[in-house]
Amino acid sequence: MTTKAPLRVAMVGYGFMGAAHSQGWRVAPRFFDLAATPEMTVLVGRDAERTSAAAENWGWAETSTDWRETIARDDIDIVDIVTPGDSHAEIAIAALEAGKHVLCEKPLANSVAEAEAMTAAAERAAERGVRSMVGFTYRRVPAATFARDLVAAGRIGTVRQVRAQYLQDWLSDAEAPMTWRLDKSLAGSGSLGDIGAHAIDLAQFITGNRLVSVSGVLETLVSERPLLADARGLSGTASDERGQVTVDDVALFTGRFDDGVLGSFEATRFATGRKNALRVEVSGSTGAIAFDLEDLNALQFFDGTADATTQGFTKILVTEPEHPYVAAWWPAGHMLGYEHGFSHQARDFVEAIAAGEQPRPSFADGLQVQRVLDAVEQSSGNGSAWTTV
Ligand code: SOE
Repeated sequence: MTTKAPLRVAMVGYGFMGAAHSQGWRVAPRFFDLAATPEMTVLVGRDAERTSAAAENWGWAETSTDWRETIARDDIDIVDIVTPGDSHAEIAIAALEAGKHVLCEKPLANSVAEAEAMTAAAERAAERGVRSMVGFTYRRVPAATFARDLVAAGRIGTVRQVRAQYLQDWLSDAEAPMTWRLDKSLAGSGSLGDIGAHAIDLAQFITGNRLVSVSGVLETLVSERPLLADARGLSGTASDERGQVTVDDVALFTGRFDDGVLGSFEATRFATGRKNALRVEVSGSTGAIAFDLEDLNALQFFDGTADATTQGFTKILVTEPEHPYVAAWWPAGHMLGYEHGFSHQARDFVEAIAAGEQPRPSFADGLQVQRVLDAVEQSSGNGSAWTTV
């Protein structure tokens, strides 16, 4: 690692996503030759003791319990927001107005109105060279980026149909405790925004098209759960008290893209046996691609122009230096994992800041996904009527 201009990061939040982002900030400058060096300067959290323990564990230099004080500091360049969605807008807008570059976890906000205000703040800040990005990290899994490259290069011909799913099962047990992800006032929505947002972003990223109308249904399968006694990872231990689940457990919708193509979408945390299956399959006029996060080092590719006798989905191992992001890591053929996407995200954000360019996905991209989420919710409340995004 060479000495470059530092970019001093303050991260607000220290839960599961805090660990993932910390890993990204720590590792990216050690594997990628970055134009500037991110420094893990301040970790911010409401609980002083837990924040200090997390900071010590992940290597943040300082801690604070006051994000306002932290973003007012002159020695902070980047604010990374990994809190539940209800605080994204307030922190992001204040940070942008203070001239800090902002990376914000997905979904961008808990409502379209908040996402609009954040996007307006981001656009005003961009005029002063201040950058912002939303953390749809899965775009940066090499096989997902490679899928986008193949589609853009015309290797599957014209896109005709899209199938996107994000399947998890960590709520299948009806006694699994409540977490903030099951509280609408904190999370905005349930499976729809937490994981459906990833499926929407990835399908749009890979195809290069945008959803313009949707027809959907949302359902809560377990409406009451034990309250959380102690959080661990996505869940934790249950207390004796019970609380109401106020979000959807399952989101199903059909969507039409701007080029007329139809897509089917499913987001659920009740897909028994499916742990983290974010899948996007795109059928084109001369071929198809299928990505599955549970097999993230591979991409399935069907080349319909190949000889009929040898045609079939081929499993391409996306582990070669010629593939996106891979050259920076291990010798050819060696695998990457869930956490690498966060290093790629840190890398892309730092490079865009250093180059004075607008990184993607921008807050405007995040707002567009928010509008899709909102349209699905409206459609569901309106007998699944087709709803314009
Ligand atoms: C929980 O369902 C979750 O942690 C999401 O919130 C993340 O965005 C996704 O990366 C994994 O699943």
